[in-house]
Amino acid sequence: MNGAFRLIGLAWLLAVPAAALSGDLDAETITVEIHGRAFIPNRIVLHAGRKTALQFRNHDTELHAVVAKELFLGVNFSVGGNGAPEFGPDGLIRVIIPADGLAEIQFTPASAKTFSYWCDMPGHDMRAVIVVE
Ligand SMILES: [Cu+2]
Repeated sequence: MNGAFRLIGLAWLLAVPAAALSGDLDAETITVEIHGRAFIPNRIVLHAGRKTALQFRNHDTELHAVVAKELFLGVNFSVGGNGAPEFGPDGLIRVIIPADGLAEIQFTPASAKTFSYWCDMPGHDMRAVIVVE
């Protein structure tokens, strides 16, 4: 299963302009695949104080969103690829990822903690966890 996802992911990487992604060799790059209305894997581990490129690749033919407000509270971040960030008074509300899209969120996790995140599109029951060590 992983191999198939990786192949699809590679095809996508070739389609996205390189400038849209950080390409930062110092950054720890972690990729979550979105497939069949699920975050795969449903638990990832990041590291506090480490520059991170967190990628979400949407392999579905519908929009998905990543709602992870708490993870980005008080943290500088930027969104690359074709993810669309939505902001509210308290900061980032969610990042929308188009069908066949790739969003890359570049940031440095501040503190060790476990965060849950989800997709808030109507009818999507998608939840997963980000552990910051
Ligand atoms: Cu969704």
